[in-house]
Amino acid sequence: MVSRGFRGRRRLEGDPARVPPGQYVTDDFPVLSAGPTPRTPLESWSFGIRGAVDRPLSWDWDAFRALPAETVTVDIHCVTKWSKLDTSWTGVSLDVLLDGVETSGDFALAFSDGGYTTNLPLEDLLDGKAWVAYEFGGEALEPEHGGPARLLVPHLYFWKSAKWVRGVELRADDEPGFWEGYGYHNYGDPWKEQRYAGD
Ligand SMILES: Nc1nc2c(c(=O)[nH]1)N[C@H]1C(S)=C(S)[C@@H](COP(=O)(O)O)O[C@H]1N2
Ligand SMILES: [Mo]
Repeated sequence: MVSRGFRGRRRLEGDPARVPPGQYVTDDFPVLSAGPTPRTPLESWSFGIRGAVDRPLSWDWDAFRALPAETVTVDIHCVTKWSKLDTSWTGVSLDVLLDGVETSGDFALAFSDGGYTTNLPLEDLLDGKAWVAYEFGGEALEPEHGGPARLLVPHLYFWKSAKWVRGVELRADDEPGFWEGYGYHNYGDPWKEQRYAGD
């Protein structure tokens, strides 16, 4: 017999289809920042595509906010082992931002206010896998969580989701970002538990 309470109390912690190995589920939204929270006024904010491109692109805040946006519900996984399920974000797909860009590079380096960087293959930003998000749960993204806008790459560990992101540099060579340079895995697939270099 299945007791009445059983179906209502979902044991997501134990659902291997939702939770990558070594992770636990939390309802909290921890703040993990390697430095102080930058406060860039929207008047001086821009998002740019630069590097190995036919021509650099840049949007100021108003132009960025006029781009087509989407709202997505995704699970996020931090390398410190918390996962948060069904998080809702609104932002601009990298497919929109990179539409029509011609590049000779296969790699991307996201850069942020405050100097944070993170690297990933260009293809991991494409085909509906990455966004520059400016709302969380229907509200403006809080500065501590990366507002006004952050990268969102939910299929990789959350350190790849650069807070306060200001642009993406496309490159022929793969330049390690901030945490990747301190021994974290270069790619960071949570389903393969790629936490540290060598995993
Ligand atoms: N600019 C910047 N982005 C960052 C970080 C950071 O220190 N600086 N920390 C990363 C790490 S390790 C994680 S787990 C998430 C944390 O996001 P949160 O503070 O919104 O939970 O942001 C990532 N993006
Ligand atoms: Mo993290």
